[in-house]
Amino acid sequence: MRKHNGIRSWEITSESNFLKRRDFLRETGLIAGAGLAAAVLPGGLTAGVRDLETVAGPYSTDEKPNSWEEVTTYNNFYEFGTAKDDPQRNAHSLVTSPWTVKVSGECDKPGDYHYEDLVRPHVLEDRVYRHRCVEAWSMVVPWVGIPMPDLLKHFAPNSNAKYVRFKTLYDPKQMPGQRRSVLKWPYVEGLTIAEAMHPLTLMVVGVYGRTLPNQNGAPLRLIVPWKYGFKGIKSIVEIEFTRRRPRTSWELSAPREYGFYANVNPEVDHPRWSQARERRIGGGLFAAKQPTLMFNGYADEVGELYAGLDLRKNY
Ligand SMILES: Nc1nc2c(c(=O)[nH]1)N[C@H]1C(S)=C(S)[C@@H](COP(=O)(O)O)O[C@H]1N2
Ligand SMILES: [Mo]
Repeated sequence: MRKHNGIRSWEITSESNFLKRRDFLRETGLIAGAGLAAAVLPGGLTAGVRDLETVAGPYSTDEKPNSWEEVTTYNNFYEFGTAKDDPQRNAHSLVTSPWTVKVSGECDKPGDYHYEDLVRPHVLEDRVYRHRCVEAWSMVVPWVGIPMPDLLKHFAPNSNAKYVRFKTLYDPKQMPGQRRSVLKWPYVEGLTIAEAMHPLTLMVVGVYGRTLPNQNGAPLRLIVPWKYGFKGIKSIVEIEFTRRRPRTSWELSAPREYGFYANVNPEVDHPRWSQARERRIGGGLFAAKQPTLMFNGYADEVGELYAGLDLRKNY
C-alpha cells in the first residue's frame, strides 16, 4: 500500500481525464464497458447508476480490485435478505432519490441535509481499499467517496462529541428484510470521534467510478477499511454526534460475538471461527486462504488510535 508518494498506474489514469481512465479500466478488464454492463448485470439493476467525476485519493492498495460483478453481486445487506445474492436481486425497491440525511446531537450545525447538498461541495476520491468481512472473506474494492473528516467538519461537532452514530433507513415497504426480525431495525453503527475523523474513513457514494448500486448501500454508506465489514453501514439517513458510546446492531443482537470496536485482528478468533486467514472472493474454489493482517493491513495508519487499549478485550 502506498500513500501520497509513489505513482501507480491507477493514479496516472485517474489523474488524467475521466474518459481516458474509463478506457483504461475497460481495456484492462477492470470494468465492463457501459454497453457490456447492461448485458452482464440482471435487468434493471444498473438503472440509476451514473458516472462520477473523481480524482485519485491516497491510501489505495496496489492489489488487483475485484470485478464489478463480484463487488455488486456478493453482498451483505440484511434489509434485503440474508443470502449473499439477495441484495442484488431485491434492492431495486429502494428509492434513493430524493434522499435526506438528518444530522443531530453534539454539533453546531444540525439539520436535514439533502444528498446533493452534502456531496456537491466535495471532490470525490477513488480509493482502492481492502474490504474484510467478519465471516473471513475479503475483496479489494475501488470505492468512490468523501473523506469523513471533510464531511463531518461541515456540521461543526462540539467538544462533547465523543462518538458518531449512524443509522440506516427504516422502511419495511422498501426493505423487505425488515419485515422479519433478523436484526433489531433500523441498522445502527458507531465510531469514536477519532475513528470518524481519521483520514482513511470514507463516506462512500460510489464504486468503480459510478454511483453506488443499491445493493452496495446507495446513496451513501460508511467504509472503515481497518474494521470488519459490518461497521460499513449502508443507506445512511442519520448522523448523530453523541457523548456516550452508541450500541450497535450487531452488539445488540449478539454481544458475545461482536464488540463495538470490531477492528480486524487475526489473533482474536470469533467465538465460532478463526480470524487468522481469509478467503479472497474471486480466487476460485480451491485457492489457498491468505493470512489476515492486523487492522486489515492499515496498522501503520491507525495503530496509534488504539494505543493503551487491550485489543483482545476491546474486540
Ligand atoms: N444497513 C446495513 N448495512 C450493512 C449491512 C447490513 O446488513 N445492513 N451489512 C454489513 C456487512 S456484514 C458487510 S460485510 C458490509 C458488506 O458491504 P458490501 O456488500 O458492499 O461488500 O456491509 C455492512 N453494512
Ligand atoms: Mo460482514
